[in-house]
Amino acid sequence: MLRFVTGNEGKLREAREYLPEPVERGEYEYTEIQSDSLAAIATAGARESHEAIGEPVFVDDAGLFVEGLGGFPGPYSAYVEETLGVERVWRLAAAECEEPRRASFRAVVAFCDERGVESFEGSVRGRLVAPRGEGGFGYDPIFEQNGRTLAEMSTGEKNAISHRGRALAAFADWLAER
Ligand code: ITT
Repeated sequence: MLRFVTGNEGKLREAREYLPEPVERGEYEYTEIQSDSLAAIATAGARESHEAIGEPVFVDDAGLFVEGLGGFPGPYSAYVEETLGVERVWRLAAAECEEPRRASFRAVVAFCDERGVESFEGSVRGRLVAPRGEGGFGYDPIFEQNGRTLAEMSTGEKNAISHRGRALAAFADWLAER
């Protein structure tokens, strides 16, 4: 069994679908340190959660990086989703960025146990479009890859190409080797 410390149902659903082992939610709110680096945020979160819970845990820190906005909102994606909302991030990109409005999603999964912390990264490149689709979560409706937004994909289809799917794949390989 693996324990995933997250408050995000969408992340939990994707990890459950992807990983071969059962995934339980870890009930803990770790401090999200202020940093430009997803890896630094995730590894600090995994360490703190492991210390608090006393068992092996993993966390996931992710963000949307819009090329024409200098990588905004990046590590601040959760705050920006809460304050501006996805529709207004799209309108900002539509006004400020030239076609094809390139963007990428990045995710860092960090696992911590008594032996220390390991992190695994994944990313996916795409473009921003007007919101479409009912699936997924967060910025999925405005992120298009090969003609479909991530919100127009099933969880399995999204995992096959997504930042999180790639980070989870590296994590699963490492777990299998250990
Ligand atoms: P945690 O409890 O795991 O921290 P969170 O939602 O706060 O959950 P982050 O701090 O990693 O997660 O913030 C990432 C932001 O980017 C947040 O607004 C998410 O909705 C969004 N996001 C992350 N992964 C995404 C994905 O696969 N598709 C769309 N939006 C995503």
